[in-house]
Amino acid sequence: MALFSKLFSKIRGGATSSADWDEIERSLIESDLGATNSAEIISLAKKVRAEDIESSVTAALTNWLSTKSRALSGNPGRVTTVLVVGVNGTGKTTSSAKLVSYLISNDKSVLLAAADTFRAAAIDQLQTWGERLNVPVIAGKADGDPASVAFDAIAAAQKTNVDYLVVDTAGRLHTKSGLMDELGKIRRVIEKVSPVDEVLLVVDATTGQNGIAQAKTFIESVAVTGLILTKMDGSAKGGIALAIERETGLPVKFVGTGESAGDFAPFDSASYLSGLLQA
Ligand SMILES: Nc1nc2c(ncn2[C@@H]2O[C@H](COP(=O)(O)OP(=O)(O)OP(=O)(O)O)[C@@H](O)[C@H]2O)c(=O)[nH]1
Ligand SMILES: [Mg+2]
Repeated sequence: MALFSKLFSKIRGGATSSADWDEIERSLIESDLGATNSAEIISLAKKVRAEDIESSVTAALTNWLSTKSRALSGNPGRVTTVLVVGVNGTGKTTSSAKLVSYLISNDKSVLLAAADTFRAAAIDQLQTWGERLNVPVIAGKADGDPASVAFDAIAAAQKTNVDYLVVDTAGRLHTKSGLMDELGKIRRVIEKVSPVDEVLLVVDATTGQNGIAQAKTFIESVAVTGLILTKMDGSAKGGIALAIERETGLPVKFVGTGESAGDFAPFDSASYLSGLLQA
């Protein structure tokens, strides 16, 4: 990635023309850092002494990262419930399955819930993952009430005493108030029995600034605890994780890098930043 190497080398090289500044700014914007954030870095870079550029930029970027915990909640002794939410096609079902696979590899027991009842295919998709991962899937009928699936799922999770319940939900736009209310209902039904510990918003990294704008509006109507950034293996740009953390204040908890269960990992902000900053 080395997003900032051009900036550092130009500045260390001495004179920086206005064409140079424009080119550097353009490369930051093209990396999905966002126009305002990019302009801010340029004005910072113009102010500081050449020998201080790396430390100043590093400090600024570090400040942009979310200060909230990146660790997934875990509650020994009771079920930890994770709702997976987001707009259509961002990778919720795949990420739910990947999260299950990650938890299993960390010796946790898990139950999956198919609370996307809009399409029969969505239920099949999660059931296929459940078979592949050898994890039970609680599902209702197509067109059924997703809150009743959630109710059955938390009951089954408590009965079987699993560590985690991962609930896949249908894709929805924040503008569809009926669908947003439905998310609230899923949450309330579970919370009558046991806390909802995490609401993870799945964002397709290849949608860039649009995805960030969507995430911002989504979290205005749903209390989200963290982000999953998917499709980082595709045409996603390096600046997106930093920009989305700054814009939303939420931590990226996991990153998806492919279509397989293993293409998923906790977000390592330190190595991400050092990747952006390396010369
Ligand atoms: N390359 C790549 N593809 C991904 C990743 N995550 C998901 N996908 C693909 O994106 C497509 C959509 O993924 P789904 O998990 O079905 O998305 P969804 O959000 O559940 O979709 P809806 O339920 O229809 O809203 C599938 O083809 C996935 O294989 C990723 O990290 N990298
Ligand atoms: Mg889905």
